[in-house]
Amino acid sequence: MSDGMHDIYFWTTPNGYKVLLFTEEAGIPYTIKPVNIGKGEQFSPDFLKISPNNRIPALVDHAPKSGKGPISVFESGAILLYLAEKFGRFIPSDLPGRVEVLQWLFWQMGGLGPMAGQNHHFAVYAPEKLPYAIERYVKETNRLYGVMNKRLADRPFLAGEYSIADMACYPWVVPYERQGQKLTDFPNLKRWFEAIAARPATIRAYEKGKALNTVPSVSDEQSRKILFGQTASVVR
Ligand SMILES: N[C@@H](CCC(=O)N[C@@H](CS)C(=O)NCC(=O)O)C(=O)O
Repeated sequence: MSDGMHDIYFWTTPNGYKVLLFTEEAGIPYTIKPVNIGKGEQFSPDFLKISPNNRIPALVDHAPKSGKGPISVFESGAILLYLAEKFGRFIPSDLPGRVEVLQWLFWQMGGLGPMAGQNHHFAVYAPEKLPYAIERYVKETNRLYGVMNKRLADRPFLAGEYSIADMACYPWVVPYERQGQKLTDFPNLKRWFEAIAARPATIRAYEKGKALNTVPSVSDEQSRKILFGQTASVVR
């Protein structure tokens, strides 16, 4: 759907897909604003005003509940929480239920995402293959998969019902092979992964991404230079 109410600054990466999982699942109107991070579009002054960390995703809500707007939000966890609260979906309204979701949402933001990201970096992108670094992040990813697998032993989703915590984690499990992991080692996680992959909203979200771009963000020397080795100069 596209009516200019919610602009989603997006690229086809795990952090980008988190937001499309929500918008597709909730059926809310949104417009994708592509930000090709392999080409350096994340450094444009207009984008930095919305996302000072020069990262996708970001959201601009032209119709906030307050009636005053627009509101812009960066960081995928903040965006998921903002949308969940605005629409009253995918997070319970009672405090114990909310805390269940929030702890797994923050676990993804501080653990699974950054660690799997370092795993990709050292195992796939680094020009030098450093065994110590690769082993550290492959093992840490393995531990984090184990944490999810144990949590999912007695509930269908991380916080019980399907929630923004699952939307945050799922796109980071999609590249499990590249992270040196086997889902067959984690039967509960595998069941969770397959259940989310089969949701019509998930299928639509990934189809929309593929329609926009199928080239990996790190695809050539130019994109490597843009994405790796950034210093404070990129946000000046
Ligand atoms: N903690 C951020 C991470 C966002 C992030 O790392 N985005 C990457 C794509 S997955 C990006 O925009 N990279 C652009 C760059 O490195 O310049 C979030 O959860 O939103």
